[in-house]
Amino acid sequence: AVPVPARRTTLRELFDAPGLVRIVGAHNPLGARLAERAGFDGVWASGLEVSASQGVPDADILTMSDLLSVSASMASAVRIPVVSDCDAGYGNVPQVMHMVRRYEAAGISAVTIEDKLFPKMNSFVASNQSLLPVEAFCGKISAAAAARTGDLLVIARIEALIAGHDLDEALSRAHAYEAAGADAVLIHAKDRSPDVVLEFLERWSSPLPVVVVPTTYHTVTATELEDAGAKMVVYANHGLRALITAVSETFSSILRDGRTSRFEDDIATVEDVFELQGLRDMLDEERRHDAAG
Ligand code: SPV
Ligand code: MG
Repeated sequence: AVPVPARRTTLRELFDAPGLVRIVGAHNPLGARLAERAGFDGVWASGLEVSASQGVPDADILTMSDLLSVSASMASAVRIPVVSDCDAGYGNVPQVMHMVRRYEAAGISAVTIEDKLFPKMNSFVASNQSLLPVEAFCGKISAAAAARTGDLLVIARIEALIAGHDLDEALSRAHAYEAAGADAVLIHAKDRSPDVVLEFLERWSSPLPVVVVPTTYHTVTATELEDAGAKMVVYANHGLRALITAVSETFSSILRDGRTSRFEDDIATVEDVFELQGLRDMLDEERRHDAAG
């Protein structure tokens, strides 16, 4: 069965321990279980993945409640921490505080909030990447930190490089967000080269953890990021992209061949599906508790 340790590891525990924390994107409990089974430290409830899985753009089309219900279902399926991509926080201070309380109650380990205007647009789209003024975003971060009551971490995501600003602007925002109470900063970038992120890490002198998302600068290794001082790396959307390719090829092949034999040995067995949905645990519990069963 899917191994379920006695209790959830928190992202705070992983941040307090030595080493790089590696998390991977997912958009449902099955994806979260695949992340856990592969050995990732945590799962990223990706806004891009969840919105794509619902067939809508990553542009604050889904509501906070839509995304919360996906994150909550993922958290209930795994013991590794779930780090939820909470976009721009779905509004201003009151909306952020409500959001943090709801995510914390759902067992989420950390939320990231980005310093873009609401409604946000996915960072890899060229348009609609305006930033919120620093002071206004600091208010949202201090509100998020004040709203949590337990171990939930508030990660402030800096979109300055995405919006075309320079490294000085990104660093000055990072320091402001740290002062406002962020537990970590996420520096996002869309260059093909890791240089700007490596320079950010080089110039970041605070012990506050830095999170990186090497989607476009994918040649950089986890070891290089760790050596440069990153504390967490997010592989944000690779499961979704792999799924799109694999499913598309499989579907085409069925229509082309008129049967499924070509790929039967390459796809997961039905037994593996049973395993991932916890069938064995269900049957064990039934045997233990159901006198009629
Ligand atoms: C997401 O996964 O939704 C992210 C990361 O925010 S990215 O799409 O790479 O901006
Ligand atoms: Mg996102």
